Order: sequence, then C-alpha cells, then structure tokens
Amino acid sequence: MDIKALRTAHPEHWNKAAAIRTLTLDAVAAANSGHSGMPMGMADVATVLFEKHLNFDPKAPAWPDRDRFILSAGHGSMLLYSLMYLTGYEDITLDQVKDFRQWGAKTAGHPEFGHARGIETTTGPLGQGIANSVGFAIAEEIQRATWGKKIIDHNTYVIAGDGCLMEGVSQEAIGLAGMQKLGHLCVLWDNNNITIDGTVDMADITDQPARFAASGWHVQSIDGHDPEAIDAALTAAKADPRPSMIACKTHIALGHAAQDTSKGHGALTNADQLKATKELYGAPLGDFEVAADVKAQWEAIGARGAETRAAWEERFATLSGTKQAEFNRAYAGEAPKKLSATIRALKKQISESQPKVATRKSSEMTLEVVNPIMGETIGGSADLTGSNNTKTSDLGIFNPDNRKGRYIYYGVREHGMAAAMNGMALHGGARPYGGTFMCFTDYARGAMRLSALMGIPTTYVMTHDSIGLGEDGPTHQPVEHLAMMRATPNTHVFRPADTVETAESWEMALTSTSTPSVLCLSRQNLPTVRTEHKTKNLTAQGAYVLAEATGKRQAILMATGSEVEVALAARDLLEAEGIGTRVVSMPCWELFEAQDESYRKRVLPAGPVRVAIEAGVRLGWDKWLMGERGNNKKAGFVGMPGFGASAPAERLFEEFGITAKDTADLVKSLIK
Ligand SMILES: Cc1ncc(C[n+]2csc(CCOP(=O)(O)OP(=O)(O)O)c2C)c(N)n1
Ligand SMILES: [Mg+2]
Repeated sequence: MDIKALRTAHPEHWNKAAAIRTLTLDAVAAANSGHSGMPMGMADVATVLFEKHLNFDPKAPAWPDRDRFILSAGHGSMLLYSLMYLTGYEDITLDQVKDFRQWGAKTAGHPEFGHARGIETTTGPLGQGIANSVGFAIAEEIQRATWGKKIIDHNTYVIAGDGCLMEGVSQEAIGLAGMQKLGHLCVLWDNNNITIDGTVDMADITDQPARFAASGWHVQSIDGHDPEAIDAALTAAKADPRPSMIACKTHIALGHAAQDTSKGHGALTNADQLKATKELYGAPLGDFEVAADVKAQWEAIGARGAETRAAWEERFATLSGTKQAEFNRAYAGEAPKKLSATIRALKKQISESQPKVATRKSSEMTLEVVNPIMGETIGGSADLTGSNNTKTSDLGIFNPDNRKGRYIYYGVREHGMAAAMNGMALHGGARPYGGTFMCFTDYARGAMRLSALMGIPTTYVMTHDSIGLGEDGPTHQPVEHLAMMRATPNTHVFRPADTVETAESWEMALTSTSTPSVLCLSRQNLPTVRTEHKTKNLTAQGAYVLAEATGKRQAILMATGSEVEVALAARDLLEAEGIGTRVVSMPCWELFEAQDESYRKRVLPAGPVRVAIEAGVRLGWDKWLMGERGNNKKAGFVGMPGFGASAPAERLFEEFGITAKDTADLVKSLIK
C-alpha cells in the first residue's frame, strides 16, 4: 500500500484514522497481547462511519434511539476502545486504554457488555455479533412500528471479519435478515483475506457478495481505505430497503511490516517496527499520544449527537405520561405490576381444575395470559411452533408486511434464533423468548452461554425434555443437557412439574433482569401436583417440600419435572409400607442454592435416605444426594445411564427403571 498517497489524498481523515491505529499498536504493545491488525485495517471504515453516519451521543450511551455499533470481530476490541476514548465515552478513559487486558479494566481482551457503557454486546466468539445484530434490527423494526418513527428510527451497523462469515451461525443470521428485509441493518465486512492460519482461500473460496445477495441483501464492494467510497456506500446502504452488506477490501495491519500476513492478525509488539509504522503514518511517536487537534476533531464527532439526542428527548416528552412510563418500564426490563396477580390467578384456577397437560402446554397457557399484558415480549420458535407451544393468539406474525407482529418464525436456525434473541434483549424495550427441542440446546449453545455471561434475561423454551418424548428416539432425547446447562454460571434452569410450577417459572423468567432462563418442558401430559393453591411463588425458592412424610421421616425423594409424579407415586408405595417419605420438588437448583442455608437444611435435613429421580444423567445430583458437606452415605439415583431409545414413552420409563417401584425398591435397599 502506498501510505503516503493515502495520507496526502485525505490528510484530515488520515490523521483521525491513524489515531485509532497508533492507540491500538500502543495498547497491544503495553499488554504484550491482543490483536493489532484488524483495527489497523478497519480504521478508515470506522472513522467514516463514526464521523458521517453513526447517530450516537457518548454522554448518553443508553439513549434508546441511538444507532447500534456491533463489533462482531471482537478480537479487534482496540478498534472499539479507541473510538470510545477518542469520541469521549466517559467509561473509556486514556487510563483504561493503557490498562488494556488487565485485571479490573473495562478494556477486556474482547468487548464485554456491562464493562463500559457504550459496549452494545459481548463479542469474541466469532459470528455472534452479526447474529446478535439481526435481533437488534428486529427489535428496532417492531419498536419503530409500535412507537412511530419519532421515537424509534435507527440503524444497526456491524463490523464482521472473514471468521464471522465462515461461522455457520452467520448463515442463519444472513438468511433470516434477508427474508425479513431488515433494511436498517448494515454489515461492513473486513475483507482482508487473512485469518490466523494464513490466507482465507486456504479454507474458503465462498463468493461472499453472491452469498449475501442470494439471501436478499443489497451488496456493494469498495476499497476499505477510500473514505469517499466508504461514505458513498454507507449512504447507499441506508437508502436501500434491504439489509446491506458492504465488502470493504482492506489490508490487515496496514502500513506495518506484517501487513497482509497472518502475523498481522495478532499482537504486533516489536518496538522498532512500531516506531517505523508511526513514522510512516506521520503520527506522533509518543506512547498513546494523539495530537491535540486530532483529539479535538474526534471529540467534535462525539459531540455531534448531543443535539439529535436532545431533539429526541423533546419528542419523547410529547408522549402521554402513561406512554412514557410504559416505554421506560420496558427499557428498564421491569415486568408490569399486573404480572404477579395474573400469574396468581392462573395458579388458583389450575389448582382448582387440576388439568393433566404437558408442561409445554402449561407454558402456552401462561403465555396466553402474559403476552397481552407485556407488550415487550417477542416470541418465536425454530420451526417447532406447534410443538413448543410458543405462539399465543394475540401475537401477530412479524414479517416485512407486519412490523407490529411479535411472533417470529425463525426457521430451522436454533443458534441464529438464540443469538438474535440476545440482540433483542440487548437492544432494550424487548423481552425475547424462543423455543426448540431441548436436545437442540446444543445447537444454540454458543449464544446461550453469552446470554449468561452478559447477564441478559433471554428466555429459552426447551420442550421435549426427556425420554418422555418417546418414539423420536435418542437423537431427540436430551440426557446430558440439564447437567450442561446447570454447569453454566448465571443460568436459571427450570424444570417444572406441572402447570402451577410452569407459571411460577415463567414469573421468575419474566422478572429476571440479569439472568437468562431455560424452561425445560415435557412433551407428555403430567398431572397437577400443586393441588392446593398457594399465593406464594414456591418455585422462587428453587426447591420446596411438596409432600411431607406422615410417619417418621425415613426417606427424602428429590425430583424435577415429569419425575415429580414418579416421586409422589413412590412415596405412596413407601408410606403404605410404613416408611415415612418426603417429596421435594426441585424446579430450579440455582434458585435453591441462592436460599440461605437454614432454608436448604429445612428442605433437605440430614438423616433420612435420599434418592433423586430425574430422566437425565446423574452428573450434578451428588451435591444434593451426598449433602452439601458430602457426608450423607445413604443416597441413590434413579435416572438415565446413557442415551435413550426409540419406543413409546411408558415403555422407556420402564426399561430404564424410572418408575415408582424402582424408586421404592432403591429406597428400601438403602434403608436396610
Ligand atoms: C468461534 C471462534 N472460533 C475461533 C476463534 C479464534 N479466532 C479469533 S480471531 C480468528 C481468525 C479470525 O479471522 P478474521 O475474522 O478474518 O480476522 P482477522 O484475522 O482478519 O482480524 C480466530 C480463528 C474465535 N474467536 N471464535
Ligand atoms: Mg480476515
């Protein structure tokens, strides 16, 4: 690249972009780790985007109508931190930049949501950001239709690399965005033909523009170092009604000895080369030095949005008080006051009528009363609407002809759905839930982990939660998934036993502000076990005594979901033989763990034999079986030894020994 020619063609632009490049080089050198090349390659694109197009106000990072900027290529985090520092985001000071990648710094190795105000999402696992952005754009479409353009009318911009586009989840995102005609979405592809192992064509020869075009996108290809071309492409992207992809031909590590090589991807720390690069740029040579006039120009870019934001505040103030409160409530992630009374009324009715229904149906019954009072819910399913029971009668279908629809046909795209839901939750004013078969949490896992890490209340409706689904067989029967999800920090895994517990689980999910929820729901019908109405949400305690021993308490049976019925039947058998047996329903381990020790001890006192019943693997149960101190020796597990099989459900429960009789026999053998 002829750097001198670039410098002289657009000197002001060049110096602004060079500031991103030198801050990146210095921060990576100071940390002795990180990724220099991507920010150096995309600095021109980012500079034009921030200078001429992005609507943002660093002094109000949570302004609801701001444009969203998603750095999908999260390894290039210094691009984001440089932009935030230069434009004046209060959380990203120069000291934070100097502390790049250090303990306690807001400038983590990859951008992390919640560390600094202005970081829209956590990226680093490639492909997540571009898939999040589809959710951001969907939330924007729905809110624009609902609140009107005066309140919501913004764009979502994404920088994605070769890696993001190679990840499978990107195809799910591109397909969904194209079909949905998300015209306010613009992906800037860092087309540098370099990844870690070498050139992209060693592993991939996909015609990316053709691929996007095939899914209904507006596509442009430009020189990613030409500010005029970048500006024109962004203008054209905004004008086109389709989602836009701009292929930006760039040079990784522009101007450095490692330019255009995979070495340029990582940490460029050689002091001499760093100095030579700065000289070539015509940039100040001092560490973290940005010329005062250049910093001032960047600050002016940051100040540009204040007026637009103030004008928005004025428009917002013209809404009625009720509307403002409703908008603010949804953006705060607060449930409406009516929610708990609504849940209570449903519980009462269920405890009285005692229906025998699958908990996936119970979930639908709950959503039928919740969705009408929570306008921010956005439901959907990955092509299993009729099985997941996620669609309620009041939700219209979201599509290009109906932007007020709140139900999304995600297609067979579990990972894309999960990542899009994260985007909606992050956008604000939206509470997404989506369903698939629980076995396919595996496919959604990358995004589910990020819901937990980011601390956002995405809700997963995972039906067909065990061998209880029967004939579809072991490909569809989850056995290890409960253990995997319970092993994930900051995830509430609910496995309700009946409609009452399902309604209670939903109440917990819908009032959560910082934890995702997974609802594990049965395909098969289950009896109502909560036959006595309690206004209190017992699921909120995670575990509780469902049935007490009548005589001397000799055994405690712990169970979740469909196996609570088995536990109650086993209790009947044992009580008939004079063995006092308590049944503890444990719909959410994580909430039980959060109770104080005295409550946990009251529910699971030391002494009696303990048996757990769950149609999954044992992993994790020992904590409750052995006691929290690990000294309870008389314990056993009734569950799955391995994968399931294809047969009618009843036969499977018998063959795998998950029955009342097997449980009672185990208890008796332990009591001896
Ligand atoms: C899901 C996932 N797999 C692997 C990685 C490790 N990784 C980080 S960057 C990268 C290569 C990315 O190439 P590209 O997106 O072209 O970035 P560039 O080298 O151009 O900066 C890989 C494999 C990751 N962060 N996420
Ligand atoms: Mg690349």
